[in-house]
Amino acid sequence: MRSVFNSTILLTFLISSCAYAQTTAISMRSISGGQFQMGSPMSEFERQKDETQHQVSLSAFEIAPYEVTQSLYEEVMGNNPSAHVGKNLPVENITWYDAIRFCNALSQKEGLEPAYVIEQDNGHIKVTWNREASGYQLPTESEWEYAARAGTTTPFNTGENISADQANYYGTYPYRDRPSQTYRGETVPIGSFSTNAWGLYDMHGNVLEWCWDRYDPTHKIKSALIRKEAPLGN
Ligand SMILES: [Ca+2]
Repeated sequence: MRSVFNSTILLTFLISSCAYAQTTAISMRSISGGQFQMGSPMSEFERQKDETQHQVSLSAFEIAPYEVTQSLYEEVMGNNPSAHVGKNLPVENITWYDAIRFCNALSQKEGLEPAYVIEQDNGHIKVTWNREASGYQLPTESEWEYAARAGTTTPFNTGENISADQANYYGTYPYRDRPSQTYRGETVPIGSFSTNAWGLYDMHGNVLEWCWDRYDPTHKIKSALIRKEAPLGN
């Protein structure tokens, strides 16, 4: 799946509703479990070498439909590191550790058990995922791609290409044969474009999202998503 994004580091969270939550910050989308082909076919234009296709099976989970806003992040964390400031803009310039701490802080705010145990280990921060906890989490990379694809197998969930009218990205550097379009040079409010087939916004563009799996050779342009286990019975 192609990654289209602007130069800003932003944050997205995927959050689930929970029977034990006192309040729910975001109305979550239920994602059914299933199988999908992660990665991209050898024939895909501009694919990366690490996109080897493989079958992945996933259990049901829930995910927030929007990138996490600066309004929510500031309410929970008491600060806003974003360069492009606006309450309904996605929060940006956060590290993976910031995203982890946000998940725990939001969980505590809503009366849920934090999912991450954070410890100092010989000068390094060690994070362990307690999968039994009820709190918010980052999705795995495979969960992210499964949710972003929403059943599609094309380079984008919009099909073989994507336009600057469908996502906020470097429109002046289009994919393949699409004409050059707008490069906004800034983030846009959540919900500015159509959702994918599973009701999720900005899975292409605006900002990238942090996942639990931190594989990223550049470690430069990442954001976060948070998720939770689906209620029993899904
Ligand atoms: Ca995004």
